[in-house]
Parts: sequence; structure tokens; C-alpha cells
Amino acid sequence: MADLILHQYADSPFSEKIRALLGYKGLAYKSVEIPAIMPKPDLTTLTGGYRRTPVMQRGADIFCDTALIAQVIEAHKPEPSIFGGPRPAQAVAAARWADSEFFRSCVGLVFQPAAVAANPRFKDPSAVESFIRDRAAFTAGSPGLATPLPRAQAVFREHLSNLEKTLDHHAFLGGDSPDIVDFSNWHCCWFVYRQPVLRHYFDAYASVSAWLDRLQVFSVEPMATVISGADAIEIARNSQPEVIDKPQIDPLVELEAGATVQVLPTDYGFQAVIGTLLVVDDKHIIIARQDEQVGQLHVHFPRYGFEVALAGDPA
Ligand SMILES: N[C@@H](CCC(=O)N[C@@H](CS)C(=O)NCC(=O)O)C(=O)O
Repeated sequence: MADLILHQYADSPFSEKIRALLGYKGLAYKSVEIPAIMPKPDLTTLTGGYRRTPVMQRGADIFCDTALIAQVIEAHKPEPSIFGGPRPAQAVAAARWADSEFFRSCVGLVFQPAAVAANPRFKDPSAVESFIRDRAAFTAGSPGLATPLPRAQAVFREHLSNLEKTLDHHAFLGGDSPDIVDFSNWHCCWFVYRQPVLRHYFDAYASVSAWLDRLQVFSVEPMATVISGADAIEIARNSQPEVIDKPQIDPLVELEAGATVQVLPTDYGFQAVIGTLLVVDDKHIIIARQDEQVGQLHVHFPRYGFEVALAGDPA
């Protein structure tokens, strides 16, 4: 099977979720450092317009969103499992909540004025301006990424006190070993914890801090070989998308296989990807794209959190 290639950047929390997961699985992978703001020409050549971070590539197959990427990694190396716990419904729901509500509250904390002022990445006023402009375009049409500070802080503190109660009795949220809930909470906490000016938020939570130290171990020794975006494109060009075993189209979407469709996230980052519909089942949306430079690509999305419609239909 082709190598896993993670398109990511160092400061990205959702990339950190996947870096830590790959470290936990002991998987070697290739890594492309992508820009944090647009343009991202190599990435969007592969995705067809999806710009969120990270993206996983395997040959000419492109996987968007960390919920799906985590499943791809689990299938690639099933042990140790992060989906094998006794309460899958609770685990998936808890991970989704952490990746959405909890993440938004962490963004609220990280972008509070005191933290922005102390952040070396925002020392250059022109860099701040470009970042703000980029994120305004990125989140256009959605309520935005950051929960306002008073509510963000309340959500954060309440959740940390609940995590603390679990971690007083267990090494990980998944029990004796980490599961998907650990990785979805890890990247959110990491985003806040790594800012010295925000570390006080963890002062009252000794068990959470010890858990962060345990998870940190998985991301400190990256098993990544760094390659360029051009190398990743070359790999895609020299590969064929994997054959899809039993393509299905959910009849409720009222779309035919082969229709020209657009796929959009339902929460934020409304940059459509257009392609030929291959699969819509309970878990996946898969479309085919023909790129002049790369050839045939399959772009995969999780069904949860994404919408598929005829290209050009209003979202
Ligand atoms: N649900 C998505 C969220 C990804 C996300 O919001 N990533 C942030 C970076 S951590 C992003 O895309 N920011 C804008 C960008 O990188 O262009 C996932 O799980 O992959």
C-alpha cells in the first residue's frame, strides 16, 4: 500500500491530533509543510479546493477531515486500536464534541488579546493582518471559529474539571490506553497549553496535566520524512486511485453515480470541491477529479459534517 502523506503545518491543532495519533500507532509517514494561509497551490491541486488542515494523501487518494483521517490510519494499522472501546457511540459523540465546541472555546482562549500580544507568531503586524484577512475569507458565511471569551473560558473550565474527574481514575480518557476521545481532546488542550501565558488555565488540574505529559510523548518523536508539495504531486501523478469495492449511492440524496457534484463542509470553510460522484454511503462521500497536472484523483470526505449536491446548486 502507498505511503501515508500528511499535509500539515506545525502550529495547526488538527494536524497535531494526527501527528500524535501517527506517533501512538508507531507509523512512519511522509509530511508536507503547507502554508497556514492561502494560497496553498500544491494542496488545492490535490484536493480540488478544500483548504482546511490537515489533509492525508495515499497515492492518488486524498482524505479530507481528521475524523476520516483517523479512520484511515486505524485501517492502515489496526493495533493498538483507538476505536475498539466498549462504548463506541459515546466515544464518537465525545470526539465530535471536542473537535467542534471544545475546539471553538480553545480558539476563543488562544485569540484573546493578552495571548495574541504574547504570541511570537503575531509580532509582525503585517503577518497579523494577512492572517485576519485570510481567516475572514475562510469562515465567510459561518458563525466563525472562536467562541467569545467569557463563554469560551466557562466551557473550557467546565470541560477541564470533567476531564480531571475521569483522569483522576484512569491514565487516559479511553481507559488504560488512549482512544479517539483522547486525541480529539489532546489537540485542543495542546493549542492552549503550549502558550506559556495561557498555561495557568491548567493549574487546578493535576491529572489533566499528567495526561498531557503522557500524550506529549507520542508527538515528540515525529516519524515523518519531510517531502515537498511538488514531490507529493509527483507521487499522485504516478499513482492510480484505489479501486472502490462496492460503490453505493444513498438513494435519499437523489443523485446518480457519475453526476457532477460539489462537496462542502457543513460548519465552516465553505470552499467547494467539484467532481464526479462515486460514493455516498453512511460514512463516506467520494468523488473523482481529473486534474490537468496530476491526472485522476479520488477525494474522500466523511459523510458526517459534509454535504453533497449537484454542482452549482445553492448550499
Ligand atoms: N473538521 C476539520 C477541522 C480542520 C480545521 O479547522 N483546521 C484548521 C487548522 S487546525 C484550518 O483548516 N484552518 C484554516 C487553514 O489551515 O487554512 C478536521 O477535523 O480536519
